[in-house]
Amino acid sequence: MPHFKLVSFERCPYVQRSVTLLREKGVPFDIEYIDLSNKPDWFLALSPLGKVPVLVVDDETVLFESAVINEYLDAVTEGRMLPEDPLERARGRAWIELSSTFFIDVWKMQIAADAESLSEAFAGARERLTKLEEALPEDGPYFYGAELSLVDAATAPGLQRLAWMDALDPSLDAYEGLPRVKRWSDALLARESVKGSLREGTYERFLDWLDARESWVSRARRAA
Ligand SMILES: N[C@@H](CCC(=O)N[C@@H](CS)C(=O)NCC(=O)O)C(=O)O
Repeated sequence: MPHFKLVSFERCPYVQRSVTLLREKGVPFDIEYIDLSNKPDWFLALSPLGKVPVLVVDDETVLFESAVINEYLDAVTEGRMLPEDPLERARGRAWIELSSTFFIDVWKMQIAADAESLSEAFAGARERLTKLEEALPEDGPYFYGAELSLVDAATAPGLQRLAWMDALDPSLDAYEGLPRVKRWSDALLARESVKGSLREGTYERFLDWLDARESWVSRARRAA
């Protein structure tokens, strides 16, 4: 088994995709956290886009882009988390791409400075969730049914942040009319691999960060 090292930023949902996968498969790895507001030179030299995650394989080869990293990790570790059938695989990849757009929606919800921006960002998230509701199987709870897949690992961090936002502002009622998405989210957020994909204290520091940004959801929470 090669040696894996992830370069991360503690609140980054894209890195969580890979941490979830590695934890799910019980594969050892190292992780180094950096400050994205003060990127170290060694990181800028490694990362072609200046973004995390970066996966360093055997101290030698650098991979970037979380979906690509996860496909590689899945291929070189035991068990397959995408179906063999090319059409089903491609369908999974397409929904992983959609989940990246969903991450941006939820990010915009977090940084919204007023009620209008929050509601605009939330409308985008709901659009994505409505499409996911239609794509999820009847028997669930995961994207392909009973087994966890790369689509699930890729979407979980976005669903986790949506759950945070929904708890901070219950008036959002984020899952209204979306029973499959709710079941999916509950199943994912209960998994050890997903729970352990953030280091301890990240949620508390996330709340501090929202406060410092004076985001709308944070102001609403303090006013309540
Ligand atoms: N498409 C990339 C997105 C990664 C990404 O946007 N990472 C953010 C942190 S969550 C980042 O490194 N941003 C640094 C910057 O934009 O300067 C992936 O899937 O890996």
